[in-house]
Amino acid sequence: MTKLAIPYDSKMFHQDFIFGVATSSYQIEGDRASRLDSIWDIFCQQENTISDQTNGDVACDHINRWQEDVNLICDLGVDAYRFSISWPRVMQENGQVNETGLAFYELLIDTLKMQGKKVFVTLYHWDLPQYLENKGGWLNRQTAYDFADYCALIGQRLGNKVDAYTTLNEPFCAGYLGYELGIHAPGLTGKKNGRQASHHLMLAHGLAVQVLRQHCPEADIGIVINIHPGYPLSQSADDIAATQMGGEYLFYWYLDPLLKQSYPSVIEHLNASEQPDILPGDMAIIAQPLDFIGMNYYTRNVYTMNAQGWFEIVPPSHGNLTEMGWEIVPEAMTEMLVTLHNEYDLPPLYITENGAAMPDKLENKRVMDQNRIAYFQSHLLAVHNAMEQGVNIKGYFAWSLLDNFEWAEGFSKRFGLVYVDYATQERFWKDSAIAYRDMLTSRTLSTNE
Ligand code: GCO
Repeated sequence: MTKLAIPYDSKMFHQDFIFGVATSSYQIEGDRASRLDSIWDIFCQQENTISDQTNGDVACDHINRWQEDVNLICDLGVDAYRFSISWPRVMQENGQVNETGLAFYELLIDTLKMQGKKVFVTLYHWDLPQYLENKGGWLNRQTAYDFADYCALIGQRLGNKVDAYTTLNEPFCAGYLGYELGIHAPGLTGKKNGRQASHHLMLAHGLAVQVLRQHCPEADIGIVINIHPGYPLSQSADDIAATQMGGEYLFYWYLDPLLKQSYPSVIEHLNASEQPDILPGDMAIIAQPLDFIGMNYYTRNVYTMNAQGWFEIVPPSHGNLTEMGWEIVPEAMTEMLVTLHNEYDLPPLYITENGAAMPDKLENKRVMDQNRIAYFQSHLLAVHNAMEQGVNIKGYFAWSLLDNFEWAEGFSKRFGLVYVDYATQERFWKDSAIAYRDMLTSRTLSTNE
């Protein structure tokens, strides 16, 4: 049986390596009545979108329980908290700030700073205001400029109080899952839609970096990208080619514009009618210098070539899987980080998300989630191994502080360190939370020696 601990070895992580926890607005906040609708509110109302027919109207009721949640953060002993600002909570349709909404985040940030925590703010974790979707959402180029305007106002107000801003969280999910596969809000489909939405998201990122630099010159500015490293199903030339294609289409589509100022070569496999419209100068706007990139890692993808000569993801049928059906492969995390380091001129990295949904059972106020502890153990080791091979990684955020609304999976999947009883909103420390805290305590002890 796995030990109930995440061993901390001071040689593994340098002294100013940051440990944190992460959440996002729609997944935890609730209190829908106090903000405008987002595309997720409307998506959840449609049939067959969310596996348990739930929504984020209440979620973890964080807007009312934020102080209790800050206490959890403090009791865990983490250095940093990563959360997102809900655009429809802080902005009005006329382009003015919603003062009540912004006051919530100002108080949250001030409280965290008073407790000595570093604050990582995500400006877009997928909850686009519905009034913008009504005008075409991310298919409308204007949305990129609206995003920059919103970021400018937030940047002016929160300024350098925030240690690090990230513009977008996983544009892959917002663009591809939301506008191409239709399994996330707003539920649109088609390659052209997916590619166009993705391009406008990247443009929005570039424009936002420019305004944030003006208003928050001392804060670090970055973006969060996710990658599922790809492996071929067989060693056939076709499967190897499919792996390359899949990686480029799903993930490097978002990384290459940032670091190489271009889309990967898979763009040539698209018909002219499927290619995004790109205006002169867009790629230069997107490729703004970054202080860091946040990497989210959960699992790998296995690819094969289908009869149409396009890539297909082969779902894992056996092996070590999480509740999401995601294969647990920490070595793939190391390999991905080292490959990125070798192939790109990278800014420093943070692991902005890593974690696992497990079949948690609350028994006598306790959740014995050894499986999650093992996941954290092996992935922290994977991060360390990448650092040993020269990758500059400055911190690690566990996903997530709390069980929360897992998008199309509703509340059926639990990723939290802390268990949430949704009927009462009571929070319970899982064994993994205790293990994470104990690791952080032993770190403090070892640095004081
Ligand atoms: C993501 C998001 C999170 C998810 C988490 C688990 O990476 O998809 O940032 O909002 O909840 O990743 O799927």
